[in-house]
Amino acid sequence: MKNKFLSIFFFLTLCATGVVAQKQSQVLPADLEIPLRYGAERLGKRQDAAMRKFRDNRFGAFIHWGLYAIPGGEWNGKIYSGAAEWLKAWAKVPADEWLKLMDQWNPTKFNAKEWAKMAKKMGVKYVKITTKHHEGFCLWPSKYSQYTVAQTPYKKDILGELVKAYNDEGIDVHFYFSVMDWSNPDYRYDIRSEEDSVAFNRFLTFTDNQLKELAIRYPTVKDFWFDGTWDTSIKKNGWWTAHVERMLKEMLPGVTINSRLRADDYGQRHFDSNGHLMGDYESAYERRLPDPVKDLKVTRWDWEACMTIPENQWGYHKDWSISYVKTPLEVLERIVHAVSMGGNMVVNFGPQADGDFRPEEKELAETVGSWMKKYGESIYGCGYSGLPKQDWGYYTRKGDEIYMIVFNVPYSGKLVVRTTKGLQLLNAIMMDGGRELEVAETTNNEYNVSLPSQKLGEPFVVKLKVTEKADKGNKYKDALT
Ligand code: JFZ
Repeated sequence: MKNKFLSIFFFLTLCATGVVAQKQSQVLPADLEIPLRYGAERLGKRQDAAMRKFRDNRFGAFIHWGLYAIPGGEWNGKIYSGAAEWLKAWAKVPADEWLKLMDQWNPTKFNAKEWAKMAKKMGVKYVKITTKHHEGFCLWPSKYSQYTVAQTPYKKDILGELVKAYNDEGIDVHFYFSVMDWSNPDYRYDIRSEEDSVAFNRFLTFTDNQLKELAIRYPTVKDFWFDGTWDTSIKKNGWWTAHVERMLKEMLPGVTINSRLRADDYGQRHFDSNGHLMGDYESAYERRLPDPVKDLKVTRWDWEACMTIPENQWGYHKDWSISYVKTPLEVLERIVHAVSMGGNMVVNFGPQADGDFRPEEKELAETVGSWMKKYGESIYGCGYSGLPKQDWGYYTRKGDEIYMIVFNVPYSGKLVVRTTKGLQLLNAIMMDGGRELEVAETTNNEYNVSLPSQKLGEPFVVKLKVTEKADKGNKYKDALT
C-alpha cells in the first residue's frame, strides 16, 4: 500500500517537473498520448459562430476597476511603484482594513452610457470587465459575499449598468474573474492538511456559486477570462477547472473561456500534458507579444493578448510618471502586431475612483479610435496573412484581401511584398483616398509597391488584391482561418 502511494507520488513529481508531461506544442502521436480526464476538451480551433465572433472582434478594451482605484498606489503617504491593483499586498494591508475602503466607494462621476460611448468611439468590439479582482470586492451585488457594491455608499449594480450600456452600443461584454480571493478566509495557496482541503472545497463551492450567479444575472456575457489560478491549490484541483469550463458552457451556449483557467490531471496549465490547448483561446501573452518571425506556431490556435498603457499598471495609479507610458502609436502597433499573427488585443483602462477616466486614457482612446474609423477594415475580421513579415510593418488578411499596415516608410518609397508560391498580386490601393499604386514584379513572387511622394504622417494601410493560383506550396494555408 505504502509503495503504491510512493509510486503515485513519484509519477506526479515527474509530471510536475515535465519529464512525463509534454511541453506546449510537443504534441505526441495519438496512440502515445497520456490519458487525461481533465485535459483539452477539443483539438484545434473552435469554428462555431460565437467563436468566430470572438475572433472577428479582434480589438477590445480591458477595465480594471475596484477598491484599489481609491488609494491609487499610495498607502499611508507612501507611493508604491508596483501594480496599483496589488497595493494591498505591497503595503501588507490586512484584508479587513483594505475592505474598509468600501465606505469610500462612491463614484459620483460614473456614467455607464458615457463609458460605452467612449468605447464605441475608440472602435473596440468588446470590453473585458473585472467583476472581481484579487481583493475580492465585487462590482455586482453578489449574494455570496459581503464585499460588494451593494454594501457601499454607491449601492448600485455597476456591472449590470455596464453590461446594458455596452450591449446597447453593440459591444460584447467579457467578464474578468479572479479565482484567488483575498477577502475569503477559505482561500488556500496550497493544500497541506485536511483542514486546508475542507476549507478550499468550501471556497470552490463559493466560487461556483458566484460564477453561476454571474451567468444567470448577465446572460448576454460572451466570455469568462479567469485569472488568479496559478496557485498550487488550483493545480492540485485540475478537475475543478474542467468542471467550471463545462458548467459555464452548459449555462451559456457559445461562451468562450481563456486557457488561464485550466489545469489538467497533473497540474499542467494552459496546455495539457499532451500539449493541447485547454479552454478556447490562449491567454498568456500579457504585456508582450509573439515574435512575428520566430513564433508563427501561435497561428495554430486562437489567442488574445492584453496590455497596459504604462509599463505595468492595470488599476488606477495616481502617478504615471514613475513608469514609461506608451504613446497611442505604440499601442496601435501592438494591436496590429497581434492581429497580424492571428490574435486579439485588449488595451487596459484603469478608471479613477470618481468614475471618470484619466485624461491620458481619454486622449489615447480618441487617437486610436480615429485611426480605426479610417482603417478598421484591416483589423476587424482579419487575421494572419501567411506572408513573410517585412520591415515596413505588418500584414493582415481577410480572404483575398491583404492589408499592408505601414509603420516605417523606406527611403526608396518602395514597399517589398514577397508572396508565397501560387499567390499572385493583382493590385494595390491606398485605403485612405482609394488611389491605386504602381506594382512591379521584381523577381518570382516578389513585388515592389511604390508609394506616392507626399509625406505620410501616421501609419497607413495599402490594400492588396491577390489571387490564389494554386493551394499547394502555401504551407500556412491551414492557419489562415
Ligand atoms: C494578473 C493580475 O495579477 C493583474 O493584476 C492583472 O489583472 C492582469 C491582467 O492579470 O497578472 C498576471 C497574470 C499572469 C501573468 C502575468 C501577470 N502571466 O501569465 O504572465
